[in-house]
Amino acid sequence: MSYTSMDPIPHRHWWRLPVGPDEKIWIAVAYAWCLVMLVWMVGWFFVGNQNQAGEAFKVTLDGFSNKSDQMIDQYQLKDASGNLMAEGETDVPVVQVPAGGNVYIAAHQFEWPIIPVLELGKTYVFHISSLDVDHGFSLLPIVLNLQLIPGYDYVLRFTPNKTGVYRITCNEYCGLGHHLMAGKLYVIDTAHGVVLDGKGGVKGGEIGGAI
Ligand SMILES: [Cu+2]
Repeated sequence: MSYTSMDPIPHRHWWRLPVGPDEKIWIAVAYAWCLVMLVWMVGWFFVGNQNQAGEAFKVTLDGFSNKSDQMIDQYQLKDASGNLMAEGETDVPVVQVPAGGNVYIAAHQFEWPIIPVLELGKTYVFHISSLDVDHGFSLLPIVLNLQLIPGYDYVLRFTPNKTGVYRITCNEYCGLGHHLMAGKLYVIDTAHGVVLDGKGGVKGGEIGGAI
């Protein structure tokens, strides 16, 4: 006989009754499955293709912030009339580091501090960290997710294989302005005429990464 939560309690000390055979089988299956999953946690490290190839290093907030500022000073792009390129209400700098260079992303409440410009097929070394609370770095439409913890520099080699506009969002709730943490990243291909259009997009040639 089975009971529902609507029935009166069948036995005052029901929780003391011996465990029935069905329940024993269920506990045994659940326990066995826990063990299988536990072993697979290690297994996925070797078999799975989802592991980040990056490393993390301890850094100071000031040190990381300085590196980011230096990069912006050195590599912020200029438009045709010689003005520094920036986008949005808060003038987020558009920054193009030379291929093979270090791209610093110092996330903070509630903004991604730069809009990186990358050349198709070139490798860049990303350094991603937070200057205040935990944030999440999510690069779309490719599904790349990192948890950012202040004081750690996540180093990631990144070689874009499609031109276009990629979105960067914060996927770790970081406070009241969390929803404002929407940034972007441009991938251009100068040799084939895929360049910034100056209106928040990329133009020319085949554009594959846009969403
Ligand atoms: Cu957030």
